[in-house]
Amino acid sequence: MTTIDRAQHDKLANAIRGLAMDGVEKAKSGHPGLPMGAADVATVLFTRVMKYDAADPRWPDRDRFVLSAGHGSMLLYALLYLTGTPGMELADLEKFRQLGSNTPGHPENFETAGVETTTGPLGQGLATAVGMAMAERMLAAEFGKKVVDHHTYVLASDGDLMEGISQEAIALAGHQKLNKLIVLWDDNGISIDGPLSITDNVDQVARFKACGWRSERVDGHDPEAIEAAINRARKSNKPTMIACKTVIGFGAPKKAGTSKAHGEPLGAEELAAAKKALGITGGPFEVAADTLKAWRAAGAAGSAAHKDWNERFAALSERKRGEFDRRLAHTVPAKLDKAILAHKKALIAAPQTVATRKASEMALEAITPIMPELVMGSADLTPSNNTRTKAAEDFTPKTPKGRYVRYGIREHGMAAAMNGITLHGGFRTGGGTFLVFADYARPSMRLAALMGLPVVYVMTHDSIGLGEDGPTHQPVEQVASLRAMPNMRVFRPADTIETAEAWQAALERTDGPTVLALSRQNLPQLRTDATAKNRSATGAYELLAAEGGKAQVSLFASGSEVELAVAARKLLAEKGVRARVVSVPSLELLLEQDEATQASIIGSAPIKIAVEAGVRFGWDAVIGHDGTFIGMNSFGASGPYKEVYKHFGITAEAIADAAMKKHNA
Ligand SMILES: Cc1ncc(C[n+]2csc(CCOP(=O)(O)OP(=O)(O)O)c2C)c(N)n1
Repeated sequence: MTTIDRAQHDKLANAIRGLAMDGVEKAKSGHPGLPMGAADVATVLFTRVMKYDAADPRWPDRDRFVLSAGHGSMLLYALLYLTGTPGMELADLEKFRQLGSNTPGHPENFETAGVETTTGPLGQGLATAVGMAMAERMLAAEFGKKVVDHHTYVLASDGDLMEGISQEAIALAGHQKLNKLIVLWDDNGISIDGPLSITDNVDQVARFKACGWRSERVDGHDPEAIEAAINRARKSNKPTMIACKTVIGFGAPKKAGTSKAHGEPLGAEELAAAKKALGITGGPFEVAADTLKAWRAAGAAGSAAHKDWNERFAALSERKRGEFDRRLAHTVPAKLDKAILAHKKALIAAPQTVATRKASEMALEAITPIMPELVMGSADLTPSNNTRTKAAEDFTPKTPKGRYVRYGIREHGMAAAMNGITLHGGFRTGGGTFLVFADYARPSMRLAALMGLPVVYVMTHDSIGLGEDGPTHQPVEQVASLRAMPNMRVFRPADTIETAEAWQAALERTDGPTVLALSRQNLPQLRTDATAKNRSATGAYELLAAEGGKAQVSLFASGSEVELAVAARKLLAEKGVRARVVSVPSLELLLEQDEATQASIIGSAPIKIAVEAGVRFGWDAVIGHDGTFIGMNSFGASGPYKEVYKHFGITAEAIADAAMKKHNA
């Protein structure tokens, strides 16, 4: 138990409150209410409970703290400053929410050392933390508790728990019995529109219990009660939710307990009155010397544990240490190139006509034996997504070394957990669903792109080519919309070889996520070459040159439509028209190449036609606004896929006809 008495605790917590009030006031925007209300909970965590060393916020065995309610960012920045995290000075707090500062409106892990994950979209932090706790368990099972043994703490708000993603996240965590995940709910009963009673009356404690959690209620302003509850949680064999009853804007005489404290500066008068009520003296951003000293001592308290850890880590074999470091850096094994090349050569020797989802499974069979860090999974579509290799073992509470996650029908929870697994470190991860349900996962995918996390989405049934399931399941706009997302890379490979190359590119990437859009229907193997070079890595390449002279037509296509372009080229040749085929597995990667490379791939044939069983959006950059696009401009239809393609005019004949029309014009 602690040696911090109540008076001392109050001083520590009030330092957070003071800084949060001042930061928001100076910025003239922000959210003072949550930091003021949750200051006691955060103080208990950072001064009594958590294992961390402020001097090294990247220490692999630190406890994780996730501020899921990212709007309360001043709480986190105040904590980083008070504990003495390098790079967070008073001057940074004074620049809260200013351009170029490391104290942005919502916490951004890529801007600020000590921020574990980017939060702001409510619910994401909580769901990401589930992945962190999964990764902790997996890594501990592999490297041992001597070097991996930490907790994941989440501070969540009402909004976090109201968002739909929270249900997916807590159900998954409860099922997996993630007992080192501890959620502290800032139960203040207030959101933006007013008291929660106008929108919600869920019994959250009961809800968590129903999902397999331990849960209990405490007074969120009673440090002893909070500490005791956390200590009980740490002994549990289930994840725990502690409902901490708090007052939003605690200390502000007029605004406390109201939505007025949620998201705007208190105003000079109310701020002064709050400081007076809390006994905070001194000017703006001033922390009493003895209080700061106590905070700094708390920030340094974990240095002994860190040192002990260093010794335990040093005692591991050199091989294990090297592997641990490699894994944390997300570097792919040196053997990956060779494995992919051998796989491609085997395919050339024995060409395969298979769906690219099957080709992905074949690539995974080649990759997983050399990448023990690869955690695959699916949102209940394993037999459709082909994400599970033969030797894979499920990750369950009893088999923590398992590398296959059964996410259940929880696309959003899966995508967020994948972010958490990646952020935790030690693992690369891929998860599957139908491409059309990318929309169910999108907010987490967007955060992966923003954070630059190299996760892989295996999204199968990538067009009307899925056939009978019809327009609810046929993605039409998803590929274009995912391409539109900054830092998201989309591959839509045409055959087995391109699928292997897309996997290679996705894994070699360490600065952002990749979508693999894969077909349900079988596709012929079009590539006849297999060199070490990854031809898909430039986004596009000439698959077939024009025969007999300069190309009169350039046919650009991705995925399943490359086959159609190849057939159209033949039809055109029969009519004496020379066409080349450019395979475009990744349109946005093509458009990232330098101009000369783009020009050489796009070529100068007077007739440009793009073929993709999706919307035109984005293709004008290749074919021009006067180019011909053969694809979709409506939702799809249910039927056998070949008939559906015919119905929508996406056929080799239609491509050849369109080319002839222009040729003869
Ligand atoms: C997904 C999402 N929807 C909406 C918002 C906008 N927003 C920010 S805070 C908030 C609600 C705040 O209520 P609560 O979670 O109780 O936080 P508190 O009032 O306690 O600070 C909303 C709707 C958001 N950040 N994320």
